[in-house]
Amino acid sequence: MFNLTRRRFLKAAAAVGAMFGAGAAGSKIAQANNTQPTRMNMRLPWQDGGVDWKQMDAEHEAGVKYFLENVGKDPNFWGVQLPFTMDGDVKVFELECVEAPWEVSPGNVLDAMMYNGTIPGPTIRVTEGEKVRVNVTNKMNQSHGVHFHGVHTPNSMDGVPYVTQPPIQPGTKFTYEFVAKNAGTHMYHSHHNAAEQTSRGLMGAFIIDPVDTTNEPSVNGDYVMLLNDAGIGFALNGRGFPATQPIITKKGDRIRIRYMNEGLQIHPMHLHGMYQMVIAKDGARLPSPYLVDTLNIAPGERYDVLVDCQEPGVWAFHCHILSHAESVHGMFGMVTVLIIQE
Ligand SMILES: [Cu+2]
Repeated sequence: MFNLTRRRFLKAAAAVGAMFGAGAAGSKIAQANNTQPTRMNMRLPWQDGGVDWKQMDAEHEAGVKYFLENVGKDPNFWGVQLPFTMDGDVKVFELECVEAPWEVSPGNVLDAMMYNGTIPGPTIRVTEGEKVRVNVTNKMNQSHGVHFHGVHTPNSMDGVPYVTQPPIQPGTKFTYEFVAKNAGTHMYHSHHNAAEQTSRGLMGAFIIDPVDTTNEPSVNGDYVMLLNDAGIGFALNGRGFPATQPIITKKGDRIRIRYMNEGLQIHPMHLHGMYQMVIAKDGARLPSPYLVDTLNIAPGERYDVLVDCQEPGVWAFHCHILSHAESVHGMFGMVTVLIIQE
């Protein structure tokens, strides 16, 4: 499906920063998106007695056009780091939980729950051994608790209401404090009414860089890809295609992708055209990295992979449970592309 548009993709990739107007394609895809499934309620074409293939093609094309026209327009898509202040030798971070609308895909605005007004919440990134304090203010209409998933904290900082702490009730605050012990790719998310709160957006990356970087791969790009499904629908980093953004690389680049599944379902992430080398699972480096082109990521799991970008082109990159990625109305949900420029 990408052959037809390959030239256009490459042109767009080369001109990142040049702004295109969303125009008519934008409003068409907004209409199409309102009819697209966000959950498993999809009726397949043969169940509806067939489709108008020209209409189907037009809707597929409109989505791809919208994606192209918006390359570079969401500079925060691949994550922003949460700023901190220092209190002595402690890194202090502020998180605020809010309920607010979030546009998952064009025209598809949902009531979401967010840290600091974004999905995912901003990335917390520290170095192994650092002292960390996270002040959480709950401005939502339900109680909350933050679990630092994969991070080895003292038990009292584990973030499970009624097990390790009282719930953070609406209008109140709670402070988490611990030493960042185990380096790796971790997460933070709600652990109170979590099926709703986390999947509606209360989730983010928590990365601990190792002190000893001898074995850290040298890369040209380091990308967090946070997977989600139930609450806000099938989404990569809080957006569903065509509101996702591509990864843009140059031939010869090596990139690192940190997958995190904060949803309620498994998502086998498939990259066309090349292998992904799995170097870490749940933050722990693997003694023997292995190659995959499809990596199944279960809820709660994290995987770090390296991709060597050798073959120029526009490579589809999507969840391979196809009903999470494409419908009769075109691609949606867990779809993006890897662009390798000459
Ligand atoms: Cu999926």
